[in-house]
Amino acid sequence: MLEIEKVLALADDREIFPIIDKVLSGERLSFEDGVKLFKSHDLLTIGWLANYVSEKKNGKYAYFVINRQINPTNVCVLDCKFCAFADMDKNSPKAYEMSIEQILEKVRYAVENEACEVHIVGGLHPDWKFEKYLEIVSAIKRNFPDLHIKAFTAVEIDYFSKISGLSYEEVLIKLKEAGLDSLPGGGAEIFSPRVRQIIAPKKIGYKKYLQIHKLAHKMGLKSTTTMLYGHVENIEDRIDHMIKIREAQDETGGFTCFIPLAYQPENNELPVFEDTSGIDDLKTIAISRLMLDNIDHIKAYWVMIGEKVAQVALNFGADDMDGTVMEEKIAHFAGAKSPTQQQKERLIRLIKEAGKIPVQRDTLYNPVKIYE
Ligand code: V47
Repeated sequence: MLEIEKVLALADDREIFPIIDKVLSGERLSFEDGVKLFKSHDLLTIGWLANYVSEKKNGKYAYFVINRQINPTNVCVLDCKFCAFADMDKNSPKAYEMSIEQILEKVRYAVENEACEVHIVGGLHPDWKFEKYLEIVSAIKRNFPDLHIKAFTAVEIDYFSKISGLSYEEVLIKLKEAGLDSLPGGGAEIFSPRVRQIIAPKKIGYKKYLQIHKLAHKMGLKSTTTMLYGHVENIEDRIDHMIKIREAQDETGGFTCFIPLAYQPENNELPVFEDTSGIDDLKTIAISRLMLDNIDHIKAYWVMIGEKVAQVALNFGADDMDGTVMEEKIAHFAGAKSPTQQQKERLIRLIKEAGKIPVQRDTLYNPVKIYE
């Protein structure tokens, strides 16, 4: 049976038939197609299509990484309404600052436990100089030269430029010299200026976010990219966000992965008190896979959607589960119900039970070990 006959036999929403045709013939989806997919209730067909695209790109492989997250401080000059992690007041009981020694201790534990990546992001501290952030990177590199340092979102790069008086390029050159290997994708939130004004009024806009990522790509640094969904945005905002990322990727090809981040509703200032539903999580992952035809990997971030939905998502367009994480703070301050870390064995089991082949990877998706 031809693929098209198979999927048409399964599909029950006639509205998306032309989109099925487009996906199977490898044609790029438009803004209108993306919106139509979000409006459709035919989740199984959308998921089938996304899995079809995913397996064309990555076969039956589903990836995970042994990594550790480190958040050196939660003191932050921004005041993002969705954020329960950061604290504006450095004297508040919740505020913390790690010393270089404390950071190195966490990295040492990670390396002893097989980690090949540290993922470092944190608040924009009002008193820390750019040199402090450089020292974090160079101290880690000096002590653990083989470890991949994925650190500092575009929002932090912009802040470093402001506090140091250096250009974005100069900031990135210095970080690279100190040992930075790639950039994480946080800070993208939702690109729509209307929504950003509500949820993150002091944060850089999408133009600077994409400018910094594209510059990093041109300087030889890969990065990931994200979308925070499930708060006050609408589906048009989500599709617009994906298309802007797709256009940037057409220019540079430097994004390794797209990560939809499900909004966690507790302990923050947004008057949105419900978390996302399983259907919305799966649909968002599947539609990301279908819209972002030029990004190789879609991550089902188990921390924010939970292990069970993340596992199912491996059949709805996702091919990556992030990793062991070891110490998660940002989502858990906001009420995430998932564990704060994962054992490698559990990730392998979740992937195998989804009918995929687990691949332990490095940050840039080179296989470390395949669990056939
Ligand atoms: O930028 C903050 C988000 C991001 C909440 O690059 C929230 O591989 C949900 O970007 N509900 C940081 N999300 C985490 C992040 C990330 C995670 C895993 C892998 C990668 C990667 C990146 O978390 C922030 C913001 O968008 N966030 N508060 C919240 N209440």
